[in-house]
Amino acid sequence: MNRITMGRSLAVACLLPAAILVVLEACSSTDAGAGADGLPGNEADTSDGRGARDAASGKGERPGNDGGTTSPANDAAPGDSGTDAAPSHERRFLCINGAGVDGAGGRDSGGNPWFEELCNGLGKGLVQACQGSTCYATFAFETVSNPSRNALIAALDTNHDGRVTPADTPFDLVLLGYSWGGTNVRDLANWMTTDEHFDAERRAVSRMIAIDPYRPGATMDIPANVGQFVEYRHSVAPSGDCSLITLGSVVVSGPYLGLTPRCKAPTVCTDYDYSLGGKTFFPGAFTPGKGYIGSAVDHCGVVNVAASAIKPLLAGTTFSPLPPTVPVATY
Ligand SMILES: [Ca+2]
Repeated sequence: MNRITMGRSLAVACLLPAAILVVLEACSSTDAGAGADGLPGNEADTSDGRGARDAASGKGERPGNDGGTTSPANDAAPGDSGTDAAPSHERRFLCINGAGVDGAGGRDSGGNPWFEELCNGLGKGLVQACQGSTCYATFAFETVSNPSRNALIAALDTNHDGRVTPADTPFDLVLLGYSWGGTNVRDLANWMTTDEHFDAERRAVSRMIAIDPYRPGATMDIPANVGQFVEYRHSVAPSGDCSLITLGSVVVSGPYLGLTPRCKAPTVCTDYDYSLGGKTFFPGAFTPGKGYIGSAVDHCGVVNVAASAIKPLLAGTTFSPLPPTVPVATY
């Protein structure tokens, strides 16, 4: 399996309106805090170590979380909820990353390297994003075209007749998305509900995992063909949030806070909010011994802490500490 090089400096691994990409590329040069390994925030226990931006603190607004901490209905959700594969099913994973700044739109500009690393570690069943002979663990965020859709069909159409039907190998599909890619995987699941390539029996998504899903103007309404939805987000930007872009004292963009999800009744949904975690220390999956307290989790570091929880989730084991949950509304 090919791996992307982690040596690039992460700027803002998130979503960025195209119009400001150029501006943000310029901003990214100030990101001296990214270490030689290119991973953001790996010094932090209370701060992210990504280097200072001219970020004003506390600009984030809570997206409709009324201070709730847990939802009894959701408490039991994130473990193994019975959506695991029957023995004959194959688990398939597909990941879509956020919109990066570094490189301003090139494939390697991409998103958050920790998210690439998370998906690269999912093992058998990963639907890779291949360009020629080079493959990535994550698809780049999608705007106009949707290469993940053709790749998904190709991966699930095991008898190669062009459609995904009961004649193909049964699968449990797990979709993972970060930032802009979080909204993309939601769109991918929604597309599966009506696309003619899928028979009715094969439109289900076993599990969707979104880390700080966000793109301008989007909502995070989860379609009913998703069996389990788990979101890991931050709802309050800490000082120096990597997604808060300023020029001087002017806020150009961000901060990008995870969208509040809503679910249909059949979907088992859990909405984890690290910002509600206060002083609780959350370990980083990619920074051994280091992590963030809840209030210091930002749009880049949320991938690091969420990955610590996602790996056990997918393995069907427990993990602690998990951040507080927010009740999920239905629509
Ligand atoms: Ca087929």
